[in-house]
Amino acid sequence: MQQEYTARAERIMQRINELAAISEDADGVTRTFGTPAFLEGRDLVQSWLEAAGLLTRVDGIGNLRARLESPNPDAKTFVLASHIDTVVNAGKFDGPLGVLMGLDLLENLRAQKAELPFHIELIAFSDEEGVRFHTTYLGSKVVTGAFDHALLGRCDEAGISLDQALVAMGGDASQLSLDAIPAAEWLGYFELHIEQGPVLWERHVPVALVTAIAGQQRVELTFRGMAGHAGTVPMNMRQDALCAAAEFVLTAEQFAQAHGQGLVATVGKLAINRAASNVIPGEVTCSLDLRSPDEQQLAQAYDFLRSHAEASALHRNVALDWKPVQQTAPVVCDADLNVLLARAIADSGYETIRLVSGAGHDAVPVSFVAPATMLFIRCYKGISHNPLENVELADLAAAIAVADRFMTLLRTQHPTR
Ligand code: HGY
Ligand code: MN
Ligand code: MN
Repeated sequence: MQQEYTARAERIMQRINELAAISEDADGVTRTFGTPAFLEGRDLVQSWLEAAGLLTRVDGIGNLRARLESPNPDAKTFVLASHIDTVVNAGKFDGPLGVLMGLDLLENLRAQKAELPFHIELIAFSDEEGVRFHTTYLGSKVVTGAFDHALLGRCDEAGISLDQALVAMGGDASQLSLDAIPAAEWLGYFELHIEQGPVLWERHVPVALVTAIAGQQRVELTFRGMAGHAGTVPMNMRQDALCAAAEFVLTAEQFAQAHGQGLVATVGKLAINRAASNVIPGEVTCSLDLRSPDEQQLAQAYDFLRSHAEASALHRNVALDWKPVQQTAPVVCDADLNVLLARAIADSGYETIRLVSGAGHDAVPVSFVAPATMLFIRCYKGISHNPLENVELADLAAAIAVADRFMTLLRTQHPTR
């Protein structure tokens, strides 16, 4: 059996590497929503799905979808999925690994001619990271019927709206509501994903099941002071937008460090508008990414940072525009699916580690309409959103063994109505 799992792992790894060679950038992996590199990568994945004998389609938001039908036309649908878009200068595994492991599971079920009491839909979501339009889960929100059509007017940094981007990539905003899987048809959801954290690396265990996914608040801040001559404006007369932003960045870091227990705060983007070395910055924009598995702690941190930023901007005679971009509550994974997953992990001979995910995943919007769970796979030192992201072949083989057992338990032990 181990040999079989290693062979399947090798094929997945080969596909991971082939897909990773498609990128917007010469170095690193970047395939953001709707770009030519994204479309080329999706075409490659679609060719693998079709070579596996699966019927595929691309939906209105650009998700790639394939189904393995049960002989029972009234059966519910179980979804295997992850995302094929990436962050900028990403690793190879965040997203594509879950899609390609899902494909492997389907190929194996087809090869076994396994009796399917439910339909299985494999989905490669088109925009989980939200890099281009600064709002995540566009693909999975369409499939779960939670897409906000007001987002169609949101523009990227080039001023192209989501609606225009969809037209350019062959998408179709008018059919998005038809692309949802009705809530009554969902049996459940399973996503395989790298841990993107250090626990499995530290504990020397290849897999873990996910019990919950942290909530997120994403904000865009704009500090507007007064541009001025670096040589002539006295320090006590300045309205320096960058100093106001810098104070905010350090306050966010210090607050999260002081309040710990899962609260994290990150300013990942900061831009000085019309920057010059001899000009006092007049306008600065930056992002805030705030997360916690505890909804109350998240809300308190959000309120503190917002009021602190407003007070400090006022003190500096700088105007602050605080624009909420995304708000997602913490979610819990399905207890029944996790019983099966824990059993699959134990039957495969591994310690059952239970983790809360600090990273967001498409399982978040899905968990509002269907039982959802995830299997984490160990990655090198927990590094992710970084070209150093890596997964060992043996850990991939271990995860396939666990996922195979999980799918067998699902088919034979789990209520399918
Ligand atoms: O940001 C995240 O948590 C995920 O990578 N979208
Ligand atoms: Mn991901
Ligand atoms: Mn990611």
